[in-house]
Amino acid sequence: MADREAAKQILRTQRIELPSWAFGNSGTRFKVFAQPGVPRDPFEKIADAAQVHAFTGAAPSIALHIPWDKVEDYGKLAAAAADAGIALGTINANVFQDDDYRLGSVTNPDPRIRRKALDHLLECVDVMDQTGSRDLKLWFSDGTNYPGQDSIRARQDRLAEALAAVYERLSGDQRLILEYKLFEPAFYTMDVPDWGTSFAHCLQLGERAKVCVDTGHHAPGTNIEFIVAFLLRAGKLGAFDFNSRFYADDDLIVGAADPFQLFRILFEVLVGGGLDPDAGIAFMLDQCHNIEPKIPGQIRSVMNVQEATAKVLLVDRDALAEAQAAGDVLAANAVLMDGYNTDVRPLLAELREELGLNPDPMKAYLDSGYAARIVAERVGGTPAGWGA
Ligand code: LRH
Ligand code: MN
Repeated sequence: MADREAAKQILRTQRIELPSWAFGNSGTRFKVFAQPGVPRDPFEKIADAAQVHAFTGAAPSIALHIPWDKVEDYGKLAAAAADAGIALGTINANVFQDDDYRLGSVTNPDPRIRRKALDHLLECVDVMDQTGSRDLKLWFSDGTNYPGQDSIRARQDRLAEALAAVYERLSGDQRLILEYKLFEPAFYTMDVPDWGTSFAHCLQLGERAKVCVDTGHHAPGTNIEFIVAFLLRAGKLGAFDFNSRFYADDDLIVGAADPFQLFRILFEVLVGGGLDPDAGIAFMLDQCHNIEPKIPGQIRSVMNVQEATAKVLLVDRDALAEAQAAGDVLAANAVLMDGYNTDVRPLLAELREELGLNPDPMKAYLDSGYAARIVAERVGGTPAGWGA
């Protein structure tokens, strides 16, 4: 039988990184619904992220997106985060919102535009030097919309050249995390469309280059946990962008659309040694709370990851190994489903009390009055958003 205390021990080490952009206004091409009390600058985003950590105890860092979170003094921003009890995490580059990047950024046929995009990526490493961040996450919107529009091979050559230049610039424990996405905003080819393409580029680059699995970036029906198991075995899984989706890159709350998929993914993380704090896997959320309140949305997301993690930790691994070795298909599946069907909420409430936290983070936040306070205080200025 799985050991509850052992499970709690690992749950105490769980660290989920929050995306700064989840606290700003977001939406679709149809509408971005503005919400009252939304942050107007990275300092207010940090204050909101700190609320999520204060009530969950499991979200001690915030990922930044440049230029959305550009500031004069990143040292001052890091100090503000520390004062709020969190740290600055992954730095996300942005070469997907400039007219020059219509035909691509680092893969653009025009060398002047490729240089401009590379300069931004290198600027992001400068930011990492100031924030002390370990990871630079690169997602490229680069791709084509029509067959023949550009040479698929030449674009890969250009991409590899830019990645090598960025890799060369990394120092200390810095890493390059390459995120893939099947489609959108390009609809014929994306230059990093799948895990294999990211994996191949990361192998070519070296030890510091790892793959980012965004759970919303696959074709419907993709067995994401297979990809996770494979990348962990190869030592090339660097990070997750957790969210959930019913159809495309919906960026909904992780576990909301398919909690069983999240369970299956985290089970492969567990058996692949990815829950070990020194495994170096960054567990990030990458979501947009288009219609729901932002801070409660992030609290719910952290709780969903904690619940899925607790369930996989309660799987009777010995019984599973025995059934697998015996080729007892139904018994093996039943052992895993027992874990999934375990109500872990009492265990997590107990853990939170042991950590001096309110057993119900959501109720504690809603009762804190913080939501009403930021609506009253944050009047004027420009609410943060994607600035698209
Ligand atoms: C692209 C993506 C990427 C981020 C952006 C906010 O779809 O997942 O991780 O840069 O969302
Ligand atoms: Mn992402």
